[in-house]
Amino acid sequence: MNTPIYQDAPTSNPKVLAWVKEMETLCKPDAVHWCDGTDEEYDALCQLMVEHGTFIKLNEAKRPNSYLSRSDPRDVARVEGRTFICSNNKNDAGPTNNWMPPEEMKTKLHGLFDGCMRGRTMYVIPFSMGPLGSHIAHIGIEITDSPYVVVNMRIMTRMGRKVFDVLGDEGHFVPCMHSVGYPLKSGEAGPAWPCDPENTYITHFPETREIWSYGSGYGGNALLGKKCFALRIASVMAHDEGWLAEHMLIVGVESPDNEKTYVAAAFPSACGKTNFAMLVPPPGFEGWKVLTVGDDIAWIKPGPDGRLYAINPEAGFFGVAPGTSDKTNPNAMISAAKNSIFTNVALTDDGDVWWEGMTKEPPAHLIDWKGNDWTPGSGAPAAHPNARFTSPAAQCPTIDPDWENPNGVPIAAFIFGGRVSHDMPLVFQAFNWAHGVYLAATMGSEATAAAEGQGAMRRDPMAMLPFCGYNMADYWSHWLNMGRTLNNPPRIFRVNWFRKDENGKFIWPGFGDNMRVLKWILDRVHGDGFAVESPLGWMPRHEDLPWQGLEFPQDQFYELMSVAKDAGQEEASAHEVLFDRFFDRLPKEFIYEREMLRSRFWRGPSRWELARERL
Ligand code: TSX
Ligand code: MN
Repeated sequence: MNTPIYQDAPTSNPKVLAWVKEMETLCKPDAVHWCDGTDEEYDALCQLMVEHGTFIKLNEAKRPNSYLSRSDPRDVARVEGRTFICSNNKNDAGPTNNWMPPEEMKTKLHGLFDGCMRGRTMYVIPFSMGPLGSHIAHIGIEITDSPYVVVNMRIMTRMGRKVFDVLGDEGHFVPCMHSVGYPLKSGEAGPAWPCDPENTYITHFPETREIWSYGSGYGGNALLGKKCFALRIASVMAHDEGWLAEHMLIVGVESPDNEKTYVAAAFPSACGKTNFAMLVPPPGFEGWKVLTVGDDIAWIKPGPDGRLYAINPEAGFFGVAPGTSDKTNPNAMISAAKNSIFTNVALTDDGDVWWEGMTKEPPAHLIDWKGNDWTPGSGAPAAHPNARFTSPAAQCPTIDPDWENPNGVPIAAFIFGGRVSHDMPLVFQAFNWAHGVYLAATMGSEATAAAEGQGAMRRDPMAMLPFCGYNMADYWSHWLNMGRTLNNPPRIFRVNWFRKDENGKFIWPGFGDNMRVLKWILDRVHGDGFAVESPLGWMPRHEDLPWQGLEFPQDQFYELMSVAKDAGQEEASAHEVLFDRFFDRLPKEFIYEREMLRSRFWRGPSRWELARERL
């Protein structure tokens, strides 16, 4: 009888044991810790980090069981320039991803990981993306030398012993290798936030379904279940297996007569995705409920009835803190009221957290995200703009009763939105599935950064540009093909909350008032909402949206919905520029859709304008 490789391993899965041993031999940690996912383990790791200076325990009366962490100022966000898709063939990564041959990247990684955990503990984190045992869920195992990663993964995923029970001896898992890249000399304690920004690599091997991440301890670079697995690797699995892994929130809308409709929505960054996922219906919508299934990622599979069913693969929110308040998102504030981890926010004098936008008036004194004294006159923000809260989804007051249903929730509509100040209507509906896929592929936001030039559109197809693990053109073909396999594919909509008037003021009140747009979308899905055909798609008239509780005049609404003909033509030309990069892999449908769009912006009056004149 062989002695087991690990006496204390909570699994006998031979692939897991062999892989962990191989990684231990490579990384040379002082100890190996198999995570069990218990409260005791969580508390002990938090205590360890408090002692090391990585965590500050917050005031128990104000923010129970919660901690503040401050990262190295060089390690504050995802690093797209250092994110690689290492497919065998460069064309399979496509023109929008960084690529390196897998062998070359593996050689580089083996050099970096060799001895990288000296003086540290190597943690083995078994986790499930999606409810344990769900046929839509998948298992990953992250190896990391960061206790910060362990406790965040405990909130963001279903983590611990029970995952090994589901995995068994034969089950498949995605190996996720992570190190902060800061080995310790003997006796050295090391910095509170170890990292290696000069050598950071976030790498994906789509053919072998592996992830290797080195040098960063932050968010999407280090919590490998999220962007790396649930989007980049899962998008490849989804393509091969006939499902969708999307950068989408999921909400259920319940009408006063208890009719429940689920929609999934994709927005690029800085469009308030988490706010939309937790939308509070405005006065006048008594009896309506918006319930949250997820705020960031959706895994969507066709069911036996030919409809699409979605799960949220995550178990927590990793939300942007600045801008979140009792006004903009009370449900997120309650979600983060306890049992939460805050990263790069400011610390108040009474041991609580604060960030820009949380209250109208800033506190008179704070410790900022860099650990320095801060006053309202300091000039720099107190919280980093990408500061985060990590909070259990179960704490959200609007969490949907079916959010952990292993079979998912049926999706009736897809919503795609960007941040555009002109010539992009509040809402319109695609003519059909292929047109909807085209609308999703061409969405984008106006660049706010001065370097990008004012008004330039940054295209972000399906909000997946940084997250698609393969050639984006093949991804579009996959979307087109998915529609062909469904009985009654979800209806597709485009929205834009960010239109501005000639004085640069937002025309649409947004936030809870987006419920009015959502209501029209539901009416269309159920076959009883009215719409007029326009060059862009099916559009509501003023009288087709519910206006109770809001004074929003007709002329202002049409200002919000108008598209100038030259702007429409320019938009079609910009699509051509976007598509040219994909050469022969571009789906032919997109060329036809673009030419049809062009032809609809003809010089004469459109059906939409004629309808308006008749008002
Ligand atoms: O999240 C937002 N949503 C979606 C809400 C469900 N934001 C915040 C975006 C930054 C992350 C919005 N900002 C939205 C919106 O619909 N709309 C706007 C623009 C806007 C900002 C402020 C006001 C109105 C519109 N009004 C006042 O400040 C009073
Ligand atoms: Mn996201």
